[in-house]
Amino acid sequence: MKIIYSPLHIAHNPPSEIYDGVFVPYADKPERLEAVVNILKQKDEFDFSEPKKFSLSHILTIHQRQYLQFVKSRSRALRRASVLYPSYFMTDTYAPIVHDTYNAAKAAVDVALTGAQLLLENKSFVYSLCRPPGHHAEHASMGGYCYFNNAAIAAQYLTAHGRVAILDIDFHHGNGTQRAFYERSDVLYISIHGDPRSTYPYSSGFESEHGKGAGRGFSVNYPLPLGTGDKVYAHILTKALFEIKKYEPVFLIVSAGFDTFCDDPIGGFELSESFYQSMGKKIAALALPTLVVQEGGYNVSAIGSLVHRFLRGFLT
Ligand code: Q9C
Ligand code: ZN
Repeated sequence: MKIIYSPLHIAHNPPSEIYDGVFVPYADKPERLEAVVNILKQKDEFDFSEPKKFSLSHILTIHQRQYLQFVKSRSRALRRASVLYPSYFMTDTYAPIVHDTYNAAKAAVDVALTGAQLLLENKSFVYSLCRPPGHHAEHASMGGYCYFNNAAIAAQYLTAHGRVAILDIDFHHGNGTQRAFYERSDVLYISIHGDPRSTYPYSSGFESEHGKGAGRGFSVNYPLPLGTGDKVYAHILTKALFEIKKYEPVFLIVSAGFDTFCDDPIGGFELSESFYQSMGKKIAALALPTLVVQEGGYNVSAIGSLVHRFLRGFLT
């Protein structure tokens, strides 16, 4: 099984985020991804590659040019110990810029695009270990630990070759991804997430959001209450997979967050460790060329095992 990974994410390491007006330790730590890499490298079935470098034109299919330039120039201009919270291009206080933010965010896009390109070369399954994550990043804004929308950029790249379904199973609604394709029918966006009335990003992910114009019916949201466990989640996942099947996509992108785990420090669901394997298995049963893009998951001591179980579901 192909795994795409770049060590450039490690230097993107903001010391803190602002939560409820106070600085708290940053949840998207480099150790998250390193924990995943350490577990997968111990097994023979995973074949690691570094990403190829893609041109910035791919980022510009989803993001505004001034926004891209801003992330790039402001990252580089910062001294190493500095942290920037600009008063624009930022929807919340959970995605500060540090010196290496641009390099890491650009590498994460390359990780996703390299995976997408492998699908075009007839690979049936690729796991793109992206960090920083992407699904909260919008046309001209960063937020929720996200800068560039890795999954949306990869989806857009694949649309030249057929319809794409995106299944977003991060605990949080992927506002950026939904927004990017909200008025289009060539990309189906389906998300299962914590009810936005009580959960970040608060302003999107409601059941009433179906898409607009040509995109009507091509955004599907399943908000679930805090405390949702394996049984209810499995039932909703089956519904979501049925919708994907009906859509008959050529490619599937999974925005995979592991912050749905019962012991996640941020998420509010109660999924058990063993559930992740059945999740992988159910998704694999669609038998579509599939790119999995890493999003959230903040329990550093659990995430390696969660990802490994999820991938085992695809292998069996
Ligand atoms: N300190 C992703 O999972 N809320 N982003 C943080 C706790 C922001 C999550 C509050 C959550 C953003 C990709
Ligand atoms: Zn999340």
